Amino acid sequence: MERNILIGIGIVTVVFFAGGLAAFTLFSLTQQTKKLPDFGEIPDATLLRHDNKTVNLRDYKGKVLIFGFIYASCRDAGFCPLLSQDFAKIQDILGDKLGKDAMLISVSFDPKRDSPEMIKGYGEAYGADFNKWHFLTGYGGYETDLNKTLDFFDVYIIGTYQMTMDDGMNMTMYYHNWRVGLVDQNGHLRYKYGKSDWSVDQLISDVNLLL
Ligand SMILES: [Cu+2]
Repeated sequence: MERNILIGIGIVTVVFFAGGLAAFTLFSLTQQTKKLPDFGEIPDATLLRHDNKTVNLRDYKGKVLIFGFIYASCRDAGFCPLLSQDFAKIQDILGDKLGKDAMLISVSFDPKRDSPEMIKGYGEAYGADFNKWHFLTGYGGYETDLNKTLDFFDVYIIGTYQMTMDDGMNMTMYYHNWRVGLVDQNGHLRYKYGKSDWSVDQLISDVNLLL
């Protein structure tokens, strides 16, 4: 009698856990297909890096890539400065996974002003560890490949405006969209975050689907 009760409890327990596991697996699969479509392979585009070396986007294949689009002169607190602060947070959260299994890549869309020295200084200001977080620009003759990259990731400049800086100099600023792109190990773009669906937590959870 007692033995039958124990067997009964055993069966109920197994069914309970198997059901839970099946539900969890189904949930994970639907999350994966729902969240991460395939927007195709990143372009064959060569840009200049913060260390003054050229790099092709496809050279980064094999790692999960988090692309962000910025320009160093941006003073719009809700855009580039915020995105770079968020990248600094991601650098902390992902820690040693970066450099090995994943990379942060900030791409400047201001090739006239953002020289390698400029974006290097910009990276330093945000506490970038250059083994984990790279900065790329179209400066010095790489504008065609930069434009190819911006088209692929749907980065656009809507217009320009003049801003007077502290030193009295007038600077041209851009109205631009917010864009972060998540790229898998095969170099395929799997998600494009705009302003409305961006958060560091969401990005981290999506990165973990790919890692
Ligand atoms: Cu900006």
